[in-house]
This record gives sequence, structure tokens and C-alpha cells, in this order.
Amino acid sequence: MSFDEKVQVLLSKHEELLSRKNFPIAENNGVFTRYKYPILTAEHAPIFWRYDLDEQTNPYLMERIGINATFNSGAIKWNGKYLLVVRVEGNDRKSFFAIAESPNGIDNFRFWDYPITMPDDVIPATNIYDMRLTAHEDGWIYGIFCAERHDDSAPADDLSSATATAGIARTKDLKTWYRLPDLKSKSQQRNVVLHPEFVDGKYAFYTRPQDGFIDAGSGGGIGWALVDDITHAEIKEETIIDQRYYHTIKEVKNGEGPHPIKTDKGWLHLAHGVRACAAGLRYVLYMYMTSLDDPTQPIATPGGMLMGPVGEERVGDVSNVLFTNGWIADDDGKVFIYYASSDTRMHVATSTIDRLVDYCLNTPSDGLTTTSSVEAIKKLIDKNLKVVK
Ligand code: M1P
Repeated sequence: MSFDEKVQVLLSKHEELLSRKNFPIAENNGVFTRYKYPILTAEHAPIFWRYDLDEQTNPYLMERIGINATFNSGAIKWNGKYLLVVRVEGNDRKSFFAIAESPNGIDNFRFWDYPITMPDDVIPATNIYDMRLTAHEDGWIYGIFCAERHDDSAPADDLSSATATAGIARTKDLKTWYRLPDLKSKSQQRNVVLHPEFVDGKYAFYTRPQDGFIDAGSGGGIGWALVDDITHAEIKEETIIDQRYYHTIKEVKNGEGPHPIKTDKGWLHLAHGVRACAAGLRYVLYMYMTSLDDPTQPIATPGGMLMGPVGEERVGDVSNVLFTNGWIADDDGKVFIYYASSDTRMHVATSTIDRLVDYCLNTPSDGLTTTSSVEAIKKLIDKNLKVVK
């Protein structure tokens, strides 16, 4: 086969993958629908990012720059298309952002030609990842993401310790990004999200204070902070609005997913919770709602997880993980939940605002003991037996 023929085979196999139709999985729990195929994998990265297609410089047609994973993606509807700002991780372990676009939100995701060129902060980060997108009422689209740097206070031979801060950038066209100074905070921060509306005339952030790079420690849970000036954002006061509890799906840590969706019953939140087990940490997705009048006040806290890793989702670079930082609500009420499995690939699940609100308002809260869980089930049985018998 000639070099040109080999290139053609490469391109046509890639096109087959990109244009593959996705299908809803028939069995579902009425809350959401999963889809058969992941929507983005490392193999979806463009051939021309990975191969040198010049026979003179790459006679064996070898991959030159390997892509390891495509995961934790922010999401936004833009000019009628479903866009993900994907965390792409190269074989060199560095993550970068790249936009993938789909006409229908469930398949045919294609990367734009170039990854995002993100300007550096005054102190350049080693790695950036997990962008949450917010089209704010001030007219900008903000991307808030984790900026990771080596912890220079660690002993000289410790080349793993790192620090996490929230990087802030904004754009009007998703192509040119303007970097603002990182969020100033007393503690390290990851999973920081910008609320889409001003609150008391200020920018409002969901935060996740943490004692160390990995440890949420005394952080308490998902926080909330108001900031006067986003061009010099600083957290002066932080209130915990979604706490962690012993023996729950979020006992070790939690983090806001994408920014909440406004509904006529309250703000609808999607988040991740982390628990410890013999296999390590287990990351699942959960929901809660807060009041429209006061977004710091919880009005619904359905117990347990909304989604946990199943089947192939359970295995990957960091196994037993579901993580989300993007969703899109269409005008007709359909919701596309974009989630990553095991720090490896992206998936979509669909639902509706009505179903998710119903789920939040009618799922019993976690009573924090076996006794109260059994009481909740007995209550449902009592009700159902009157209908069934
Ligand atoms: O590896 C699982 C996830 O771990 C981190 O999330 P958290 O800060 O809640 O522990 C993040 O690094 C995330 O990117 C990753 O998916």
C-alpha cells in the first residue's frame, strides 16, 4: 500500500468512528437515558493532531503525538450546536482544552481544527483542566478551570505535591480567550463554578475549599462566595451550601458540576460526590436544588447518587469514577448531561427539566442511618401495597 493509500485508510476509519450513530439504551429508570457509545474517546482526536502526514518526514506513518484521554468537559449551546470544551490529555500527561461540536448533542462530535490557546496567568500553571462554562448576564462567556502548579514548599525530592487554584478566562466567541488573574482564596480550590446571574450586584462562585491538592479535609463541602470584581476575584467570605456527611456518597469530598439550571421551582444542581472504599475512591453524580430567592438555601436534597459508573464506565485511567462539569438544557426542556467515566472518555445521558426536578423533589433525603433508609422504603411499600393488592 502506498503512503497516500495508508493515509486514506487512516482517515476513512476515523471518519467511520466520528459519524457513528449513537443509540439510547432501552432500559432506563425513568430519570435519565444512557447511550450506547461514548461520545468522545482519545481516538476521536483528529488524525492531523497525531500524525505527521508528510511521507518525507514520517515514512512509516507513525503516530507522533499520542492522545491518552478525552474527559471532564464543559458544555454550552452555541449557534444551535452542542459544544464541549473537552479536557484532552496527551500521552505526556498534560491536559489542554479543545472544542468538539455536535449537531444533535448525542453523536457526530468533531473537534475544531486547533485546541484552545489559553493565555497564562502571571504565574504560569503546569496543567489546566475541567472547565466549567458560564454565559454570564454580564455578556461574557467565562471558563473557570483548575490551574495546577508544583508545590514549591514541598521537600526538594517531592515531585508530586501540587497546588490547585481556580483559573478564570473569558471569551465572546469561544476562539479568543482572555485570561484574568486566578481566584484568590485562603485555601486551595478545585471545582469552582461561576453562577450565571449577579447576586446582590456581585459575581457568585460555587467553590470547593480544600486543605491540600487531593484532600478536601476541613473544607466541608461545596461553598458559595460573592466577589465584587471578577477581574481581581478574591474570596473574602465563604459559606458551605452543600455539606459532606459520614457514610454517604460524598463523605470524602464533593464538587459542583456545571453551573445550576434555573427552573420555576428552584436552581437545579448537578455535582459529584466521592466516598472511600477498599478499591480506593468512588466518584458518582448526585443532584440538589436551591431556592430562587436565595441560591444559598437548599430546598431539595435527594439522597444517594443519580448515576454511578456501570459496565465499561467502571474502568479507565482512574477507575470507578463518574465526573461531570457540563450539561445543556434545550428550550423544549430536554437536558443533555455530559459526563466522563474513569478519567478516560465522555458520555451523554438525556433527561428533562421536569423529570430532574421531580427526581429532586420526590427522592427521599439520605437519613444518614440504615434505620431511616428502611423507614423510607417501608413508607413506599405501604403506599404501593394499597394500590397493588
Ligand atoms: O480522578 C477523579 C477526579 O479527581 C479530581 O476531582 P476532585 O477534585 O473532586 O477530587 C479532579 O482532578 C478530576 O479532574 C478527576 O476527574
